[in-house]
Amino acid sequence: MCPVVDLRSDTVTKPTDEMREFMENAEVGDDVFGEDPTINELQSYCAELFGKEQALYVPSGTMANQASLFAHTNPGDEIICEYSSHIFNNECGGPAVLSGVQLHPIRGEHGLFSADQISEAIRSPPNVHHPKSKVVALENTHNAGGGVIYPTETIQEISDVVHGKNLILHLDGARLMNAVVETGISAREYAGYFDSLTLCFSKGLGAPVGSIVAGSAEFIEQAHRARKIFGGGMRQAGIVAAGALFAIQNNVERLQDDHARAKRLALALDTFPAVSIEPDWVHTNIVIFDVVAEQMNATDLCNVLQNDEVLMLPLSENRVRAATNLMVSDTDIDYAIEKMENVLT
Ligand code: TLP
Repeated sequence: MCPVVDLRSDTVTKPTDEMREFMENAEVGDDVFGEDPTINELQSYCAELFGKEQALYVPSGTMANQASLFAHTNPGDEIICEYSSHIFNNECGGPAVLSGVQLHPIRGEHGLFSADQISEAIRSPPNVHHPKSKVVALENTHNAGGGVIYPTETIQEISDVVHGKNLILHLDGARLMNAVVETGISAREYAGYFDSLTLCFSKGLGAPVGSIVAGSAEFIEQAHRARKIFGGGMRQAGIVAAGALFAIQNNVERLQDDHARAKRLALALDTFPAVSIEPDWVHTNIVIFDVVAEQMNATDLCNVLQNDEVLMLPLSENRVRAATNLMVSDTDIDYAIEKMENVLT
């Protein structure tokens, strides 16, 4: 029997033996006192990587975004984000609960905005009735858009609009290194357009726990306070941060393999009559497609595949997501394609 081919998310990876060994040997200290050498090293490494003054290790991508929004806003402010973004759909209404702010979602193409859309959405001139537009949040790569990459020309145009109106530009960069590897554009260049950004180590990079927030020293001071308020102050967490440090130092280039596998899966799916997919929009490690068979929906397909130990995620009635990751080999993709072919042709 083939071992499980788990394509539900790139969060499902388990630390490799090398990563575990690195974690086991990590030096640790009390991070609430700022005394964990491994966390301090990870934070300095990431601040340098992104060309920002400081960086802060937090337990999750959700906390990274929420601490950033808390740091940037006052209650009653408004955050412009994309309709299918993680911040709007997958963080349990956190901005309202934690920061007392309102989200203003607008729909992009495959998750990507144009500068004109942002310009229209920003509330200007000031009006006593309106919430105050404060932050614009982008997601790169865009998860629900299918792992798509923002063109830097568009980011530049958006940055000009946002900063021209004295707003703040935040990046949910959970999978930013996927964009870096695919385009060859440096993490520092991407980060340069933004006032703050996040990166997850527990997605394609393969670490078990944690994310980073980066920005100015003043911003990180506020984000640090938010992390404590949200209960994310950790003690000898260097033991898990070591997995993140190992991941960012060793697992970036290999993301290219995940992208090639995702593309191969997408091109195979495109040949199945019961599938609707746009392979040109598969830029990185996420494959999103629709099941268009009359007798089968997304959940049915995922249930049938599960019997063959191929796991994918139903996103809606017809939509399915498959995310390639560190635990999925070329042979696993061949196996998944073979099993899907049996069901879908
Ligand atoms: N994404 C998860 C689910 O929450 C949907 C996944 O399986 O893809 N930003 C983006 C763009 C994300 O995709 C995620 C997680 C997060 C933030 C949050 O990260 P965690 O799960 O560490 O809180």
